[in-house]
Amino acid sequence: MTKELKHYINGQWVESSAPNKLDIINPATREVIAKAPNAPKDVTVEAIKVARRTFESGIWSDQSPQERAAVLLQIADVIEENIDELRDLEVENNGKTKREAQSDAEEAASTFRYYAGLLNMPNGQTYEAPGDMQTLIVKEPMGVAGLIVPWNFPLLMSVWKIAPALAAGNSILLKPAEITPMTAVKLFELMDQTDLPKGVANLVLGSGSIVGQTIAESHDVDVVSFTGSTGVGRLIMQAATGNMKKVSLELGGKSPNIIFDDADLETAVDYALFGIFMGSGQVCSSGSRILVQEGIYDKFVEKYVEKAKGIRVGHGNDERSQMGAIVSEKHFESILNYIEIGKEEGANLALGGNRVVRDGLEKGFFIEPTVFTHVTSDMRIVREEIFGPVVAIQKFTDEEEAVKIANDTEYGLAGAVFSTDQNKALRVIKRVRAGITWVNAYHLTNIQAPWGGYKQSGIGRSLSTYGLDEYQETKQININLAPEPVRWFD
Ligand code: TAP
Repeated sequence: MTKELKHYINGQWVESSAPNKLDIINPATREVIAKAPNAPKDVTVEAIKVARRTFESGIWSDQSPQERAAVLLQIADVIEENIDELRDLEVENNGKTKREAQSDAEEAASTFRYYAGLLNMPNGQTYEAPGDMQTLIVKEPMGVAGLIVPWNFPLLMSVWKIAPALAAGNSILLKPAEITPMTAVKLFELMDQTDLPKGVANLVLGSGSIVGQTIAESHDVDVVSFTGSTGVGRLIMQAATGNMKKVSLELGGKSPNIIFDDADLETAVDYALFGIFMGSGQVCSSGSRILVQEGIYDKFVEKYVEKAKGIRVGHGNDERSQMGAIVSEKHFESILNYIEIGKEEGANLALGGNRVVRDGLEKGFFIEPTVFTHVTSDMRIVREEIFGPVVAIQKFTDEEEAVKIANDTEYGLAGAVFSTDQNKALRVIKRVRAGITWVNAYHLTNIQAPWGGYKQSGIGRSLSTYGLDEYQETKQININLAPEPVRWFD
């Protein structure tokens, strides 16, 4: 039987009164796997009120860091105990491969463990000021955190926000992407089994235009943390001005991957494939623009196309699949449309460009690994985020031109340089205006490092100690150690 999803508010699973339910689809088969409610504004407002009341009560915010850490560790434990189910739900709802979903679920548990660990670290600063004044700088929870996540990493993006927000002592309201709520619902079922007090973590399912907008506008929300497109990020910033809530935005990218003549070709080709085709290119940090120096351009393209041809596209639950489905029909059509645009703009389609219809994949949203070569900086396929398995390979002559092309974008999320000359590689990567960068690698990163972008790729950082800061206020407490009148008016 198709699962009926519910909201989770004040520790209760809440049935939707609205008759219209959204079909949740498996993008590899188009089968309906669940029905989800689309919360109206009043349900969202009620969930925000619950989070507000719970925060004010101190039931979570007043717990010691050690007590909060113990609960975060319980959440990590229940995730690990249910890792197979979380992985399989993610494959079924998002279309990604088992290997990708397994890695997401493992990282979800590690993220809770990491923030539990941070709570046991020394915190704050102290200064001794003139006149026997002692200043303490302390961190405090912000209050209610509204968390809005996209569909490309439904579990992991939720956890990247929930773990630090709870660690800091906030109460939260999570809104998953409308089309991929399955692992968020499961995560809340798991959190319900822990000692997290009721009402601290709330989940409302529904659309961005109602639930998301209500969160962004609410005067009872103190911080809104959003991951998604730059366009929606802009709307959230505008909506947040009403009560000047803090805004944390992780947005899109069109990231350059610069490959010099002296790069180890085998390594560069391998990472350049991983950089764009992992997650079927539906990854904000994807290396969607490959810049190759003229001396190896032809050789690189030949090797790259040859290897990309071998990528096995298929159902995420088939262990042999290396690249899964596109998340939805709407997004699938958008990617195919960009491929048409690339052809019309005069780019050379060196590989792919079609939907995959073989061997029982005909019902799903599958697209071939697609490679455009001989592209120029003014083309839309080079400027706009396609967010699919489509890469543009551009030629450059020297270091100066590589940096110029790399930075010729409104985005600034990620970037990489491949070269065996370490001095040159470091020189160039330091000039790339992006927040997440690599030398001779791509996509490899860790929870300890801050994640986020320059320019229109966002504001603020996720993960690491910086990620915790997003959910904390900073207070100075000045203590007079030798109290006597200040005599300002004497
Ligand atoms: P969006 O359309 O921006 O949606 C993201 C989330 O915002 C969804 O939950 C969406 O709800 C909600 N939303 C939509 N309109 C809203 C509004 N007016 N007010 C508040 N919330 C609203 O992006 P997407 O299609 O889900 O994801 C793809 C985009 O996200 C890409 O551009 C990608 O680069 C970016 N992304 C960035 C990162 C990082 S770390 N920078 C990570 C993942 C994705 P509905 O789903 O219900 O519409």
